[in-house]
Amino acid sequence: MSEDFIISEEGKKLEEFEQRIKSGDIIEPKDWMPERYRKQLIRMMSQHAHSEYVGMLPEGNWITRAPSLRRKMILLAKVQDEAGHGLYIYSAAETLGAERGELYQQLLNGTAKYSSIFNYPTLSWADMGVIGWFVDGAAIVNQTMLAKCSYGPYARAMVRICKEENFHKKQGYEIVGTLANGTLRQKEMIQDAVNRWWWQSLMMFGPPDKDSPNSAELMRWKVKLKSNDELRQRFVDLTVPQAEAVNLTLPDPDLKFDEKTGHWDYGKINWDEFWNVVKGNGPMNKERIRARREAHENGTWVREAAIAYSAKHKRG
Ligand code: BYC
Repeated sequence: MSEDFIISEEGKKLEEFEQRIKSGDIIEPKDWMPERYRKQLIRMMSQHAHSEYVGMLPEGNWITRAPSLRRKMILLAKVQDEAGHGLYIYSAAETLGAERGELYQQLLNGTAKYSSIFNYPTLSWADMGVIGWFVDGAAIVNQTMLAKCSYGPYARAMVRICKEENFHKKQGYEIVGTLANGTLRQKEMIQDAVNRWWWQSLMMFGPPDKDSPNSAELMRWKVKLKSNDELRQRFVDLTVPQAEAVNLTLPDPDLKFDEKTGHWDYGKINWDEFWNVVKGNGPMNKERIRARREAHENGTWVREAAIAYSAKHKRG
């Protein structure tokens, strides 16, 4: 077969693929897809799955110190849900031919990213409220769009995850409301948590569109349906009235409603801080990776036992 023939066959397949995307078709694992689409999805989905696993740590830190049995049960369930989310997304990434063990190694050896937000410490119980409200709230805004993305297994995983994230956000906002209506000390505690998490939550949506190298391609292939800045704006618009409802202030003197656009304008995000954290120099980066490595090593015997059990049953 001549090289020209192979190239024109590939070109035809690519054209058909782009046409399918344009007409709103959902791409399934066995369908033809460009290698670049597969690679981009594996990158994004594995980083998303890693974020869920690392994201268990900041809240896991407060399970033993929850202020009541009810709060402890809810927090335990939430952290367990995050493990489940990681599992769904790793499984969805496997449908693209990725190997879960390899993806996980990339997290452990620092070659894969995970969300910047989880590299900050959880200093008080109020952080549990604000993480649910802001971090899960931001995740819902981002993932509601991903639930309509062009890759079937990722989109379907997102539908279920978004339902659980809604519960997470509500439990967080309930903690926030309780503390905001509590004693003076409780009010100070929750305001302090809001001040520490606000800007970092805005950074979760990724760099500004003009500095986002992956966005154009991902939007053309309908993996991303809205840009980083569009989603960030939606989160701000949704959250400002929620803060007002519980009498908390967001730490941004430039927040102002623009009557013309119908959106809340916000101040400058410190992108130097963001990139510094993404590069591994945030307050908790080293501790997060250390904790994940330790958990992986401690789980060696479980993986070995599962492999031995499966081999025994294959032998019959
Ligand atoms: N942190 O070209 P861009 C949760 C990287 S967990 C770190 O805009 P893209 C939860 C980006 O990877 C939810 N890195 O990228 C869990 C890229 O580097 P590479 C987590 C970031 O992919 C437990 C570079 O910057 N959600 O909800 O077009 C408890 C340039 O960026 C970040 C997801 O993972 C960041 N924040 O857009 C509670 C959602 N932002 O890979 C809650 C799925 C960007 O080229 N992911 N970078 O080396 C996405 O939607 C997109 O990947 C992003 C970035 C919007 C995050």
